[in-house]
Amino acid sequence: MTLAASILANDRLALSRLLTQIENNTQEGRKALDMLFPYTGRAALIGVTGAPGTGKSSLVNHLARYYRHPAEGEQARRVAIVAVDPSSPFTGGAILGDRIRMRDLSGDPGVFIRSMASRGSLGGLARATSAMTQVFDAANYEVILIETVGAGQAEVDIARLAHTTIVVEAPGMGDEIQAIKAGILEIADILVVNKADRPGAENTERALRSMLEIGHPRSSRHFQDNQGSSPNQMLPASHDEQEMWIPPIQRTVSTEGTGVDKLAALIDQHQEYLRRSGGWQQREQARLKVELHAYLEEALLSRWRASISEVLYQDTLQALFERKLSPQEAVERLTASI
Ligand SMILES: Nc1nc2c(ncn2[C@@H]2O[C@H](COP(=O)(O)OP(=O)(O)OP(=O)(O)O)[C@@H](O)[C@H]2O)c(=O)[nH]1
Ligand SMILES: [Mg+2]
Repeated sequence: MTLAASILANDRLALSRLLTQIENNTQEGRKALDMLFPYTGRAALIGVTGAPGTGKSSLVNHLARYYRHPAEGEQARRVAIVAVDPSSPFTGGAILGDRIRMRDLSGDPGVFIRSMASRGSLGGLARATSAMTQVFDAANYEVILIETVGAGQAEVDIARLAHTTIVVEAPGMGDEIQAIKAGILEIADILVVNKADRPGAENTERALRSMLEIGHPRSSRHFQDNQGSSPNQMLPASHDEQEMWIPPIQRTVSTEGTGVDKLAALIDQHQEYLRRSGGWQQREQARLKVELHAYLEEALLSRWRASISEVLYQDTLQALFERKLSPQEAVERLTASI
């Protein structure tokens, strides 16, 4: 049986093996991915991001547990967790910590947890993360939770992967200001104020809310109109995704799991909203297009590099350094033979 076929047959060992192949970007891994691709496009991808230590892993852990043991009348869902650590390899300790915290989920065949340390470029990380989610998707994991630390380009890239992006804040970390600076709020579909058991949670929530009102000027009306009503009703039936979904704010205590059921409900509402509005398909298509272009760039660049003489390349580079050619002119010269 091929690796891909084993994965479709729900073989966990094959799944681990393929994830390693993908991390190492091997030929065998790429081949298996190609074979699995037709089976993708079903999973709900949920990104969980935020500053270090805000409680993302604890929250992901509880969310996973919730999906496995949901409220009465709801079906359990298979869950995969990808913990991405784009920072230096020295933070390996944090990942180890995550493993320990998530131990109570292990042993459940409906849960698969994978930590991925940074390797090579950010682009490589985004590629590997995307590939891993495709494998989980094909392997019939219905919910894929992707945890990323920080507020950099990697988070934005990974948010682009997810259908729903949750930004986690915690009181007293001064994150609020940082969050705007990094533009992380712009990627949030749902905001979580975790560690709501700590003093200052109210302040954090208030700061986020006023930021949302700046970012979504139309939102203040919605906030007033919808006190107490279900978030579903606050979404008018328009087509423009940007106009409709105002990121809700949910408080949680992820050490205890408080608020996690409400968060899960908000995630479902966001995903229903995406499907209703066509946003789901839009996001899927945007993601596939970005991915296509990334591969295209890589392929064309290496093909071009192989086709051009090193002498011409070095010569042109020198001319650029000496400002005899502008970067654009250099490109013209280097691509003239294409
Ligand atoms: N008081 C309190 N502590 C919490 C809560 N959630 C998480 N913590 C604690 O905060 C610390 C960090 O939690 P993690 O879940 O590892 O946070 P993280 O955001 O995944 O951390 P990194 O992955 O290292 O960025 C741990 O000691 C948790 O026990 C909470 O709701 N209340
Ligand atoms: Mg973590």
